[in-house]
Amino acid sequence: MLNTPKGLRLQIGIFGKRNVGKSSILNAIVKQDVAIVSDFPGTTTDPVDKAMELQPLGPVLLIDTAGFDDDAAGIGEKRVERTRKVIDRCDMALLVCTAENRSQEEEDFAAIFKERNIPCIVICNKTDIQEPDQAFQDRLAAIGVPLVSMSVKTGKGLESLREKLIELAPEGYLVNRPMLGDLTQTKKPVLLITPIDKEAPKGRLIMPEVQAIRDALDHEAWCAVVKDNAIQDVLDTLKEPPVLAVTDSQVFGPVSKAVPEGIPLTSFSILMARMKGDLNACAAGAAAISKLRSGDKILIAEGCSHHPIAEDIGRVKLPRWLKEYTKQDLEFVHVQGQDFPDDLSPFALVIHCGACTFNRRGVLSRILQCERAGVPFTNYGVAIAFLHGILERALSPFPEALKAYRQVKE
Ligand SMILES: Nc1nc2c(ncn2[C@@H]2O[C@H](COP(=O)(O)OP(=O)(O)OP(=O)(O)O)[C@@H](O)[C@H]2O)c(=O)[nH]1
Ligand code: SF4
Ligand SMILES: [Mg+2]
Repeated sequence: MLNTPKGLRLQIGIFGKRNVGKSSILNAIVKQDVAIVSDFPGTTTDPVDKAMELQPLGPVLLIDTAGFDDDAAGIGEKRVERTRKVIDRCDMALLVCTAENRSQEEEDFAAIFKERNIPCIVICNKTDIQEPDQAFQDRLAAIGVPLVSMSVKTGKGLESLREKLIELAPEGYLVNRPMLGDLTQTKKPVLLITPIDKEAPKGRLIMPEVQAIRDALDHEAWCAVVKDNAIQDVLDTLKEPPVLAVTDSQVFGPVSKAVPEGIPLTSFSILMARMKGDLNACAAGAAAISKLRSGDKILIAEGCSHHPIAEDIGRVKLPRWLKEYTKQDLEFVHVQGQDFPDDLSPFALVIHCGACTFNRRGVLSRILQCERAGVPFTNYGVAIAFLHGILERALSPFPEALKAYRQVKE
């Protein structure tokens, strides 16, 4: 993901007057001291770009700017000009003010962003000192610009900011995420492994396999598609090892023995979980399975009311595997469609289906709802990989997800 070109990153500009805490907010989002912060107004003089993976959004470019009230003659004007240029290239804007240092200007800027169709979030920072007044809140609400009350000092508001970023991120950015293209290299091979057994649909490949082939080709890589019994033949034929191997989860065990450790190996369902939602959250949520105790309630949520088949995954297989793995007496609650509970506090874990009928925003908002309630979230594919002891290897191409998993597991 760090190879993602600038143009494919969501560019988020951070604007506001001097000294309101723009650089502090950048550092708080990134969780590192990348921008210099000081009491002295006018500390940031030129735009500072920081490329990062902002979970769960994906690759973003955060751009810290000089205060737009930097009116020192000559130099100041040039700084303001450079700040204005950032407005022309950003996809989203964070407009920072404080209750003490706020004027008509913020509202004028908010109106400019609105006019240009650039999603904008006003952040009232330093609310440990003073909260924004009601009239200001009402005026922003009237022009349809959301306000987040924040304090970098106390950490308040960071979660709400993340929620708003997901809510307002441009649709195309959230939806058109690569399935595996960012893990491939131009003109290099990817190995796709698909068992053609009696459960495979007649005469065709399943959708995730087709999507993977297409995405690799879109990214100028090439694929070798093989059955699980032909892996060694293909590896012997290739001049160089594949940069990535992807397998159907059902044969992950034997495949992981056939594919040498040095080749990153994952499953189609892990790739789908990453594309559709937030793999880091799902990995951490799966690790929470090992902490389940007798009497814990688990919510199994399905996105639609598909006709349950005899050995249904959500109703039969998952509960059985979970009980076998944990050896605890667990309680299961099933919901379907829009019946996702507002109050998640009774649950120790939420396991969601692949959510093929949802868009990514819909999945992310459920994940955030769980995060707010402090309830781990995972999905069928990731939970099954965990229960079958293959999750660590399947997360090997995703170091951040692996880290999130290990943090909970240990
Ligand atoms: N009390 C309080 N102080 C804060 C908060 N956020 C930032 N500060 C302080 O405000 C001062 C200015 O912070 P910066 O992040 O440098 O502000 P800036 O908007 O980037 O300033 P310029 O680069 O000068 O335009 C620093 O002393 C920060 O420590 C907050 O939430 N509460
Ligand atoms: S994965 Fe798709 S078909 Fe299956 S329950 Fe979820 S939304 Fe419905
Ligand atoms: Mg600054």
